[in-house]
Amino acid sequence: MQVDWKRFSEVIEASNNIILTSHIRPDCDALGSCLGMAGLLESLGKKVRIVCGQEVPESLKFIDPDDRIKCIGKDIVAEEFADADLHIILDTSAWIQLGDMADVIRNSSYKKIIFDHHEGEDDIDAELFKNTTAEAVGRMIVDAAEYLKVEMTPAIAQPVLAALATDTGWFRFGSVNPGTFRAAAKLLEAGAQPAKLYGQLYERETVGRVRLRGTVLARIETELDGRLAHTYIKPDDYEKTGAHPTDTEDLINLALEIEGTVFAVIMVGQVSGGYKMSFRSRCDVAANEVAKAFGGGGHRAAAGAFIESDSFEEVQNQVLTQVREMLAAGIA
Ligand SMILES: [Mn+2]
Repeated sequence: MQVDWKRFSEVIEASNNIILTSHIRPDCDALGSCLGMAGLLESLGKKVRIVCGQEVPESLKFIDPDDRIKCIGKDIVAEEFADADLHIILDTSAWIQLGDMADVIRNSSYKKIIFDHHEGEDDIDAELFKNTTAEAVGRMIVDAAEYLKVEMTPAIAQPVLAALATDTGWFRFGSVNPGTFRAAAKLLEAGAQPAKLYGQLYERETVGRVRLRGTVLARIETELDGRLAHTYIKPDDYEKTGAHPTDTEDLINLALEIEGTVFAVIMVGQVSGGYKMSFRSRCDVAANEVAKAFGGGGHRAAAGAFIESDSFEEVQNQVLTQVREMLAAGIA
């Protein structure tokens, strides 16, 4: 599905007071596209407000230095924008992703459009402007700037670069094409700064978290010709490294960077007692099948479980025995 840009321009031209909304659990494409679209529409003289169903997470606040993205029920109530004449929903086509904005949208009478790159949509009473081959809504914003003949400013280009870069895994996903780089070039010509963005996104670790990562990496053991990798965190590691117990997220993925490793396990001692296990699979043995053996669950590729014991040796023995057995049976 492609965007009918002529029709899009007509809809924009006919509107003056526009509300933008994106999905809850917002990412850079959601937030960056809202900010970019707001900038384009304001260049055309429109009044624009961004209202979402959830607050901008702390780690992404840098993307919105002027605090433009408002949270419904907290920063703004629906009555305050009842005078709007157009509502644009970006980067989602699903009710469930709209959070508390879903009811606002259901109960409003002004025109609605969806501006998105996801396939499929719920029964939202909205005109569709979708490009299901677009790498990111951020890419569609760059296209929109061209069709609306709006010159992008640095304040537009920077959040849109965040959208485009993150939704393409920094220009490496299968969706990337020559047009992705042309769009990126336009953003840089307009003043976007990739090095600044990268630093804001990925170079803000605490020393504790980096040290904890080192501890986890140093403890990796491999077995079964390297197909299985496992590591652990003990409850006193947080104090030793200065890390926070929530800093363990994603550490297991480091084990999957080893060539030939198709199954990874991390056993994470909890300050409140017991061990949380995370499993990652890149083979026929599903991570959730392994997790199920310990009363846990999840997905094929990623799953977790909990063991109440505080004896690391006991937990390790129990978990690895099970994983070895399932891998031996499941890998030819
Ligand atoms: Mn997206």
